[in-house]
Amino acid sequence: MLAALLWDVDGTLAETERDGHRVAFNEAFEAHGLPWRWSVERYAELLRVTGGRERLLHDMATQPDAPASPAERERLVTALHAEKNRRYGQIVERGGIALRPGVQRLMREAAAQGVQLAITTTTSRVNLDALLSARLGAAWHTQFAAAVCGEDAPARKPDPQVYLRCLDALQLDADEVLAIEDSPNGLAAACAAGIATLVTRSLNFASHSFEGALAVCDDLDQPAAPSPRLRGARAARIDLALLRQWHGAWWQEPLRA
Ligand code: XBP
Ligand code: MG
Repeated sequence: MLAALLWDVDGTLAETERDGHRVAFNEAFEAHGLPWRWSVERYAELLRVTGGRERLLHDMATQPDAPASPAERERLVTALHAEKNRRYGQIVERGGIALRPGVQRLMREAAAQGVQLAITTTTSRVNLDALLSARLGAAWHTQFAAAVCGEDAPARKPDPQVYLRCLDALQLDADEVLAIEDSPNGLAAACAAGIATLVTRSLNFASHSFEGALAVCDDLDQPAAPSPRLRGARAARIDLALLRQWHGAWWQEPLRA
């Protein structure tokens, strides 16, 4: 039985990357007097590395003017990441990032029907708090049974740690929840935790095929294609009744193997 929806944040709740984190990283480079700037195209490549700190460290390896010593790099990354998060908070507060279509509708449906909501994200807690305070109000956390962030799960997606920690917090088994993700690393993390996963493709992964997903859509208000394993019809949009149906079929005994 479906007991909880586990929401990824970046790319899933909102398109935070291109016009949020990317812009904030570039502002942080500028504030530190660094010539580095991440274009839309370069940032799309860098999204293969999950976690802002990890992304910065990865990119520094390609920058000839980055500090040579590992300790100095770590110090610079810490300072840049803090500055980036501060600026991301400002972008979000100015109303720069909206929730994606259908997100609040599905959250309300779940809450009304006793299905718990939880957060499973690689992002820092400060970024989650900024986004959800701006979009759902300061008491946003009362709507969620658990919120597992980057600080709680240092092994980044595609490692399943964030999902396993969330299952622990909710005291639920993998077959009682459904994850909602937007990226290949997110899908891989949820699948590695044994969780059926709906993919709402985000800007940076619009043409990815997402094999292994329960279903794939372009946003929650758009038509969705269920996995061939479900042998179901394409749906006009995602709602809770449909997710319950697909989730039940996913875990039917004959399909398990
Ligand atoms: C999200 C991320 C995050 C954000 C920035 O991955 O990789 O790192 O880009 O957040 P996912 P921080 O959506 O798969 O969880 O800078 O706070 O890490
Ligand atoms: Mg994501």
